[in-house]
Parts: sequence; C-alpha cells; structure tokens
Amino acid sequence: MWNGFFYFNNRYTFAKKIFEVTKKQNKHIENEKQFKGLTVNDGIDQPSSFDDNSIKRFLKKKRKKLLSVDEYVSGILDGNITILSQAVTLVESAKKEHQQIAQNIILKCLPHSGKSVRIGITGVPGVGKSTFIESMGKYITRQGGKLAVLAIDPSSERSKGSILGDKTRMEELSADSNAYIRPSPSAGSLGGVARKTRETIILCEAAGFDTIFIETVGVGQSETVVHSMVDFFLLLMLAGAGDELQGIKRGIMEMADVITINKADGSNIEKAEMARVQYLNALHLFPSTDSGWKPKVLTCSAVEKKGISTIWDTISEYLDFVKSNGYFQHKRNEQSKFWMYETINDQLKSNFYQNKGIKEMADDYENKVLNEEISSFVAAKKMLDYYYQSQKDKE
Ligand SMILES: Nc1nc2c(ncn2[C@@H]2O[C@H](COP(=O)(O)OP(=O)(O)OP(=O)(O)O)[C@@H](O)[C@H]2O)c(=O)[nH]1
Ligand SMILES: [Mg+2]
Repeated sequence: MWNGFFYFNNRYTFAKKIFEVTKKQNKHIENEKQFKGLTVNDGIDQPSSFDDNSIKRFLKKKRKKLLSVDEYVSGILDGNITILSQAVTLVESAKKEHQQIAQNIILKCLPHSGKSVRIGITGVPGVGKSTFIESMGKYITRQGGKLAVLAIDPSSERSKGSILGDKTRMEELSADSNAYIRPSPSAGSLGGVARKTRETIILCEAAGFDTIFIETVGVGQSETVVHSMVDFFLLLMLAGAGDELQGIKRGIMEMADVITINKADGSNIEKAEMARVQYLNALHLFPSTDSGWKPKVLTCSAVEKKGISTIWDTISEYLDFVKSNGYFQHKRNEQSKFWMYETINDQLKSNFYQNKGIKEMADDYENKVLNEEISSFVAAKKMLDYYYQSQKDKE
C-alpha cells in the first residue's frame, strides 16, 4: 500500500485517482496489478429505482386518500375506529386543508356528542397512571362500557412523541375492541394540544364511547387544562413520598374529586393507608368545593387490580350527586364558554404572529426595546396598530 503512495507525484492526484476509481464501481485502485494480495469485491448493487419519480410514486401511494366529510361522519357514527382515527389525525394536523375538513366533521358530530363521562387522571411521572388506566379500563369494558383513552403530554412538543397514553403499559386495553387509545397530540402549545384533545373528545363521543379518560402528568399547567375539559378529576398519589417530593401543588389537590394512593400492595399497604388518612385530614383544611361534593381519599393497587371497583363506584356516586344538584351541567356550560374564549384567544394570537408584516418587524422592535430606544409597551402598541391597520386594509 505505502509503495503505491509514493508512485504518484502529489497527494491531490492520488486522492483524485482514489475518488475516480472508487466511483467507477469495483475498479478499486487496490485491484490494480501492483497491489498484490488485496482484492476489493463488488458491493451490493444499488437499486436503480431510487430516482425522483419512484420516490414520488411511493409517497403518493403512502398518502391516504381523504374521504368526504359525510363519509368521515357516517364512519364515526358507526363506531368505525379506523375512520375515527383518520378523523382525529385531521384534527391534529396543522395543514389548513385538513383543519377545514376537521372543523366540518366536528360540526356534524357535535349533535351526537356530550353523552360520555369525561375523567381526568393525573399524578407525577411513574405514579402509575397508565397502569391504573389499564386496570380501570378493563374493569369498565368488562361491564360493557366503551372507553376512549386520550392524553395531554406537555412534553410531547419537545419529545415529538408521548410517553402518556403509552400502549406499552396498556397491553390488554390496546387489544380490546371496546377501547380506543390515542397518545398525546404534539402541537406547538399546550393550548393547541388542549384544543385538539377537546375536539377529539367530541369525535370519540359521537363514535359511541361512553367513558373518556384523559391522562396527563401532574407537574405543570396541563392539569388545569385537563380539569377544564373533564367532569371528574382523579389525582393519583404515592404513599410516603410527601407533597414536596411529589411536587403536587395545593391547587391540584383542590381540583381533585378523588385522591387515590396507588401502589398499596406488598410492603406498602400500611404506608398507603397512613397516607390516605393524612391526605383526608389535609383535605378538611381546604374550602368546600363549588359542587358541594366532599372529595374522598382512597387506596388502590393498579398492578394487583385492587380497589378499582371502589373507585369506579365512587365516580358513579359523584356523578349521581352532581347530576342531581345541577352542578354537572353547570360545569359543562362553563367549560364550553371557557373553550369558546380559549379558541378565540388561540386563533387571534396565531393570526397575529402569522401576519407577514408582524413577522418582519418583530426582530427590529425587539432590538429597539433591548437597546432601550423605546419601551416594551410602545413597541407592542406600534405592532398592534400595524396589525389592526393591516386587518382594516383587508376589508
Ligand atoms: N407495586 C406497584 N407498582 C405499580 C403500580 N402501578 C404502577 N406500578 C409501576 O410503576 C411504574 C410506572 O407505572 P406507569 O403506569 O407507567 O406510571 P405513569 O404514571 O403512567 O408514568 P408516566 O406516564 O411516565 O407519567 C411501572 O413500573 C409500574 O409497573 C402498583 O399499583 N403497584
Ligand atoms: Mg403513563
């Protein structure tokens, strides 16, 4: 090998030679006579079909044909999971064309929605939410219920995938024809994820699901978002982990209709019972709830499927209570109003930031503010004035 190197009068020609030869398939320099004992064999033939046209053909075949709005709606009303999934994908899509179809589907499904019970399930990572959903879910479907499991994962925007609603922890449920599991959409903002989940609830209800679980991680804003779209809020806790460790803020405990100490099994049973009493005492310090319901603290083992029926009975007891005192409908009405304004805020904000002129001037104003040439408020006012004027010009 090294001999050949000196054969060529300079490095560049050597490298160029190597490059040319290697490009000429198998005319490898090392197959030349002076490099005895070394043989470079042919590589695997590259399929010549990877030209542009074949890639385009492949993508076209891959892109599912869009159905008509009525086809989606009748498929959903028939409880067809495949069509429901396709419709949910349209809801989650950022494409304007898909959004348009999705809004029409939602509009036509709205009259068939609202009849489910919407249950939010939250708790710190690893507390056992997914395992619990698997156990409670099987309990519900065994009784003939139809369950949809949705998830709101604040990290999905970063992780582009959701740990929540993960099917790996819900093996039996994901194989159950009476259950539908949909991991968190990964949209830009939590507000975006929430709106899409709320719209997905409507489609799932129109498809005949009578119970809807929404799993979310109990560490940030997402609980408040979930709380504003469910009828019942279940907080899962662990024994002996202490509030501060679990990072559970007071606010979340106040939102809970039932607190359940999970993993009450093995050597943890006694600790779980002690924690149950501790939380019950803590709840007595909180002001009474709007619904008049006294939140309960229970224990369960999601893995050993213990305490599951008691929790379900408590949920039914709560629903009877709030349906009889009118709070159920009151809360639904408040939520519908809340989501009307949330959607408006969302749309206005994205409209503003999508505006071409605003996009162009934003950096400039940021710099002016940072250089203290103008105040933040003056900068904001100038951009808003521009935006209103651009809207007026459109009229
Ligand atoms: N001993 C015991 N372990 C449990 C129980 N429930 C869940 N686990 C275990 O706790 C771990 C986390 O369970 P998950 O159901 O994934 O928890 P999660 O809250 O969904 O976690 P994230 O989705 O990551 O937030 C797993 O190893 C489960 O097997 C239980 O009742 N008892
Ligand atoms: Mg989970």
